[in-house]
Amino acid sequence: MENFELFAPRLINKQELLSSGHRACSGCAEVLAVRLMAKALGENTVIASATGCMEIVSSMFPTTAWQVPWIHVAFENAASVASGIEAGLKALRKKGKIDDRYVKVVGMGGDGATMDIGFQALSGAMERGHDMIYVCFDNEAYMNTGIQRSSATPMGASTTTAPAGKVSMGQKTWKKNMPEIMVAHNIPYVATVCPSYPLDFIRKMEKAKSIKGPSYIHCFSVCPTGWRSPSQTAVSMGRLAVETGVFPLFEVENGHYRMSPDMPKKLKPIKDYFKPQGRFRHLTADEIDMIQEKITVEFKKLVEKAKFL
Ligand SMILES: Cc1ncc(C[n+]2csc(CCOP(=O)(O)OP(=O)(O)O)c2C)c(N)n1
Ligand code: SF4
Repeated sequence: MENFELFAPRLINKQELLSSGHRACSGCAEVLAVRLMAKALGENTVIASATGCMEIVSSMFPTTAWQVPWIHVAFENAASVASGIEAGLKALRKKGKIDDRYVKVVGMGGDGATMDIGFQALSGAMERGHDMIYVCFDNEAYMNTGIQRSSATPMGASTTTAPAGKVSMGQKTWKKNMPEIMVAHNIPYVATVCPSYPLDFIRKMEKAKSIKGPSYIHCFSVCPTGWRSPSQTAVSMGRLAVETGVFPLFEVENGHYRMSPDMPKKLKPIKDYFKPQGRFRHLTADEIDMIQEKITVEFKKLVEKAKFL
């Protein structure tokens, strides 16, 4: 911690490009992640943001928390708009109509906007090879509209459209493995990040910025409101997700997997992560064991991939 306090201020851009005064819930780790992303990318950035929590909380008319050009687009087309901006900037630069200044174009959205409704637009943008970053802020449900399940909702979580009760354990499907789907697009860079690890977060974001081509960043975004967890635990909850292997931190550069140095050698049991969250409180010991087994298997598969560096 002493070292962190000594070095972090030198490593992190002091400029705030997402200002305070936005309307996120207290303890929202998603807005903390967006703030870190803006710091890492710096001023020469244009953002296309899908509708969702981060749009609602940051741009209540007539105010805005954004200090960089930011466009609110529909639920399903952040990646299409970002790819169009990138192509447009390239054409204007070529015609000498704008400065010859490199600008990074970013598409962003929640898990619903990215993994469900905007999936096709994102797949197309990545496949076409646009010079852009897409960041998915994954809070594991459609939070802005009232905690409906998405394909990112983890097995066993209770949501308003997959509620736990006498006949159901809540979500009955496994979380879609979005980073792997992006790796399958053969793009230069895919990474997972969590704002509970700010230096790892910023390093990966800066790497994505430096790549001239498509990058995909999947960000674990603790949502105390939707997960029914204490707001002051948002950062420690993110760390528990990483330490239990529920959300491993890794990057894939030109097909080569690398685990983050922050990953522990021995994982903690997932019950430590489930316990403080109301959305998992109904799960039986057998159900937790079943989920634990899957997490362990998936983590081993990932570690095996990282061995072939
Ligand atoms: C075509 C369309 N369908 C539904 C909506 C309503 N809607 C707006 S935001 C949202 C949920 C956003 O969820 P997610 O992308 O996971 O982001 P979060 O709010 O959780 O950050 C929905 C369903 C919409 N705006 N457009
Ligand atoms: S609902 Fe969740 S993601 Fe949305 S602003 Fe509140 S804490 Fe953040």
